[in-house]
Amino acid sequence: MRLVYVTWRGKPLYDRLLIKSIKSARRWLDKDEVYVIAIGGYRGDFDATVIQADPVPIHDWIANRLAICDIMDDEMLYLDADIIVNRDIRELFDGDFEFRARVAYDDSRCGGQHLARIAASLGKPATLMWNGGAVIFKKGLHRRIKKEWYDLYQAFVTRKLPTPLGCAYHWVQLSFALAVAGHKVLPLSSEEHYLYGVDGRDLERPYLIHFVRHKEVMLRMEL
Ligand SMILES: [Mn+2]
Repeated sequence: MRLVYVTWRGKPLYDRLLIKSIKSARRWLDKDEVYVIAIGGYRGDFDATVIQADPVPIHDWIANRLAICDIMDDEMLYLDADIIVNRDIRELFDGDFEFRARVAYDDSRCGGQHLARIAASLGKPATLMWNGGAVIFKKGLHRRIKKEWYDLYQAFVTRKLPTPLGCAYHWVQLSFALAVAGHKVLPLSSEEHYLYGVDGRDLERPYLIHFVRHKEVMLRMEL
């Protein structure tokens, strides 16, 4: 398996989070098991294997996340930089599935009924909205959905697919949810993908702790 991050321009806060997240993961993983996809020639100094990728032809920087589709390993975990690895993440790969992610808890406006309507209009099965901060792929699903994810993303950007007002930020996640619809999913529980400030303050048991709006807490954490 491979743990994969994406970075693009060396924003100081983002890099501090990324360095800390990598440090937390390296307690279980070797350097060659942790990849940082650096976009557009960016060279950060990370305790990981840095690989280069071109920017995704995009509208918003989050779309650089689509670069994970080119990872050649069949089993991989993508993580945002604002996540602490708290246990051996290899255990999250147990079981028969093609992808795992946590159900998004705040999906009512940009996901929910909106996503259901679009899925139906495309003749696709209904899908939940996923939290895109931690996503696990098995059986090479990330490579198999690449074209569809890109195409759906571009359809949102070019307004061929409708976006609710104020939800442009969610194009990557809307298109991702549609691209994985119908594949074999095993949702991550709150003990597997723990949202700090939403699920509480218990930092002992979770596999992954996603700090989202509490990044300063993550930076203060001792590892
Ligand atoms: Mn995040």
